[in-house]
Amino acid sequence: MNNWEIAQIFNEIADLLDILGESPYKSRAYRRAAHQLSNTYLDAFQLYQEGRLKEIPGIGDALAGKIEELITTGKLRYYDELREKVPASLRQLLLIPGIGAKTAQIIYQHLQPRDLAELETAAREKRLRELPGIGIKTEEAILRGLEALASSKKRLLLNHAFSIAGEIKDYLQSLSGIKMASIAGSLRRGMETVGDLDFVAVAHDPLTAIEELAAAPFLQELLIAEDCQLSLMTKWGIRADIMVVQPEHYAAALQYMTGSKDHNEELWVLARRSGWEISEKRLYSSKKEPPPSSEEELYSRLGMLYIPPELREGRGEIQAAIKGDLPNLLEECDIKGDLHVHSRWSDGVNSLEELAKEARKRGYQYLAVTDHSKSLYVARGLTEGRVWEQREEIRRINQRFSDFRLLAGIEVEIRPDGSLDFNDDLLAEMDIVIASIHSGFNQDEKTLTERVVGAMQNKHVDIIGHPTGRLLGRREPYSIDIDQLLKVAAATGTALEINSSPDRLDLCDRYIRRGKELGVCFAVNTDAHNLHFLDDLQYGVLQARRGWLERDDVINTMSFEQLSDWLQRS
Ligand code: DGT
Ligand code: CA
Ligand code: CA
Ligand code: ZN
Repeated sequence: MNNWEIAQIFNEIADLLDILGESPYKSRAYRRAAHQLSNTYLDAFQLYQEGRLKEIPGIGDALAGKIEELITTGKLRYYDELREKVPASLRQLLLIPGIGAKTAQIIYQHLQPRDLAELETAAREKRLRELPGIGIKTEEAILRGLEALASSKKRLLLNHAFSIAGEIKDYLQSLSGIKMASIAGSLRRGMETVGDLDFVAVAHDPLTAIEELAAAPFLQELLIAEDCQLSLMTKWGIRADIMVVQPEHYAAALQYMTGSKDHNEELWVLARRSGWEISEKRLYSSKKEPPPSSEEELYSRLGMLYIPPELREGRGEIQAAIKGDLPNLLEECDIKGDLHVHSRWSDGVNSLEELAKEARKRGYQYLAVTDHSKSLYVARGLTEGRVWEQREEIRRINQRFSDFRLLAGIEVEIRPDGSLDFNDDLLAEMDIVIASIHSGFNQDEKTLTERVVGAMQNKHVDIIGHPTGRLLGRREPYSIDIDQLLKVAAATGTALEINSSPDRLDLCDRYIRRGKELGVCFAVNTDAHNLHFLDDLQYGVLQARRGWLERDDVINTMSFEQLSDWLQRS
């Protein structure tokens, strides 16, 4: 049970308490605890083991007891009791984003919809607006909420997917019948979100292993169990497909399950031409040879270089592999420092000193502190005066290191009218300038594009932060002319950010690839507001690889000296 799962249960408890008309203080306490749990880097399980659960703000004796019960038994009696008191179809209504307990209750009383589909029909037929206390606005909000629910249910963010998949993989490997297990599917390819989780497990006796698997603690429902294929719904609400094979078929099965579908189909055409047979189980074999013992061998037998999973999208990688000119992809260890991090000076949680120490511990040569600028009030953006004060502290910290440098940066607002939050004199004094949009998302394409283009034409601006502003599953990219953005970035030598935060991953892989063709340079940054999120870099590197980037396409692979020269380019 991880923080995220506990938080989900606490949020649901809060909703149930509201439905049952219990004191609002009670539900508020659960919501606050859920918020803390999903936003802290402290791991509830570890805290529990160390007897320190109450160090999480908002967690007192009672809630600590509930967390303990969840962690130790996987269940919570209190939660089950509440659920029994509220009908299932009413509980479903609470899943819709933007629907509170009160609205849910009104709908339930008057319509008693059996499921969400029935509710959607009622909303489309404009019957909800007739109910007391529900107007046209709420009806529209419900339709939007249903849509958001459908799309958020569909795909999981990478950080959650990796954490759940890791747990499933560990479990598979703990079974006596299974020798080893690997993650496959879109997760192995590092796609920005995943629809379900795929695994290949090796067993000498696949059928027995599948029987053993039927007792998995995370199994909610067995969907398919035939031959060597197992498909199950997990308690996390995401499906897991597990292919169990004998050792000699492992490489071919892994290749098949990794996909993508487009990549596989292209490959099969080639395979058939060179005399390979592909059985129903999609295993490569020929009459003369045994199955390939590794993916490397599989690709090599088909006459091409090994193709890294991130490239397997049917976007020209097979032709490139045959010609022998696949890119030499960027690796996490190529990154020499992070160029977008927030400190306590604006809306981050760490001091400059903590950030510097952590970055140095990771082996970085530099770290750019880029707090928000003044007009972003919600994030406590810095005024000019505070910028100078912060610089002074950065200077003092830097005196202590000979092998590491904090860069004095700023994430300056591109205001709705296209101007920047600070004048050129101040920007000229900064070591590094990121320009970003955090407001006026609803402007038309021309205005938005001009705002960003204008910022890139300012010679002090080094990087455009999260260039399309999307939040995966929550907010569409703002309307911006991507091709123009990429062309101006190339012409002005402005780097575009690959923001590694798993809910952004902005730019996305397709735009990265197009940018590389146009000669754009990139910065893979975390935008961490907490030093633990410097780990998010791994997701940004995956997207960079999916965009075919090599080390030289990325500015923060440079040494400190090279980067300093780059920053002083005119
Ligand atoms: P997802 O789950 O939507 O994030 O994306 P994938 O790529 O993980 O897709 P999934 O889980 O449906 O299938 C896993 C892999 O299995 C897929 O990448 C390639 C292979 N595969 C599945 N169905 C087919 C198919 O109909 N044809 C071919 N060629 N390969 C398939
Ligand atoms: Ca999948
Ligand atoms: Ca699947
Ligand atoms: Zn930022």
